[in-house]
Amino acid sequence: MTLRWTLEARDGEARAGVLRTAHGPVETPVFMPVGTAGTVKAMTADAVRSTGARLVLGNTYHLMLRPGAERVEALGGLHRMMDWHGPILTDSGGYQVMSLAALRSMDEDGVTFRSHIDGTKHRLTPERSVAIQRQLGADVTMCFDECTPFPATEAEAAKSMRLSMRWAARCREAFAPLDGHGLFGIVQGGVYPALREESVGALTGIGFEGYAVGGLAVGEGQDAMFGVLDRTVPLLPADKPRYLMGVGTPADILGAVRRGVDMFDCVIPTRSGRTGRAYTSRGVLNLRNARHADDPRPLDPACPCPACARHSRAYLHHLIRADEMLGPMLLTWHNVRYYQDLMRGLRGAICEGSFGAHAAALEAGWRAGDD
Ligand code: PRF
Ligand code: ZN
Repeated sequence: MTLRWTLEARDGEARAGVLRTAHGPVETPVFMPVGTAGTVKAMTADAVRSTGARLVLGNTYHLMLRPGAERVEALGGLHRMMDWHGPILTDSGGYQVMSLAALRSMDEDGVTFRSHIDGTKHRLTPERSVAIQRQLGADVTMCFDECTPFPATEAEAAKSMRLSMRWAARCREAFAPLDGHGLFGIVQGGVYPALREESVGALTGIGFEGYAVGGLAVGEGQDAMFGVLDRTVPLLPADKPRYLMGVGTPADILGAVRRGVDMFDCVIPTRSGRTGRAYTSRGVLNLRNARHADDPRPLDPACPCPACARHSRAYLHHLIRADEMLGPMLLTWHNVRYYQDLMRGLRGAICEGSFGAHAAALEAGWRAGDD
């Protein structure tokens, strides 16, 4: 049996469901911590699991360059290498090639590029991306696509989207069915509703185990992003999971869940943890700020993570200011935990039919701020 998603409850457009993978079930809506290079930066796999996370993201682009897909496969796959025994979704490399690689050249067949690490030359095609994701051991494989830059004219967005749709058909052909594993298509089309509609039509014509919305959170702003979701998500098959790639802040995620999105990934909780920022029920705190230097209170008294349960804001401030490794470790742990608790709360509210009230309470807390 291939990868299956089942709907458990709906509240408006918001959905609660379960994704059943070869490495266990995942309740949705779900947030995937980003484990780009075979690690959720600054956390052990056990710590990641303890936050409630059940699905993590890995990157084809980074892992093919270092340590190399063959080496990961020889080490028993990404699950064994990372000691993460839950499900893994891998991104296809298309987006990372465009944002990180040097000297890219794209043609109908794929992309040739130079590594941002050592300048060596590499090539990715739809077939090669799917093969690498299988070598890594991905439970969820993503189609190889081009993330259309923003801004783009409608003609540019159309050309880019149609190439991604031809690549999506080749990914489907190249993907060998395997129990509990699946392939997701990626909708492109920029901010143009007619192109998004055409892209959904192309992908549903091919048929995938899930559908991602790509090409958003690239500078268009939250209003435009929500506008695209309003016009795109209702066109997607109701019985398949929907994944908004690379999103976002807690408010972005809340708005997208409200519009019927089930899956998310983003570097925000991990990256901002490393730079001293903490996401809380009272908004974002910058622990670098001098106002925390003498504050004996916990970051968030309601949070059970080690940063909150065992330490003061003053200590976290000291660790960040002193460039101690424990500072990023604790704040990453807290942020990943906050995102997991956020998703669990959203799911619970959908199941109870109280999504609207729950969302309003969350937004009021973020707005109220700290102190
Ligand atoms: N395509 C892929 N990965 C992505 C994106 C995309 O469009 C985005 C867009 N925000 C993030 N990650 N393959
Ligand atoms: Zn905490």
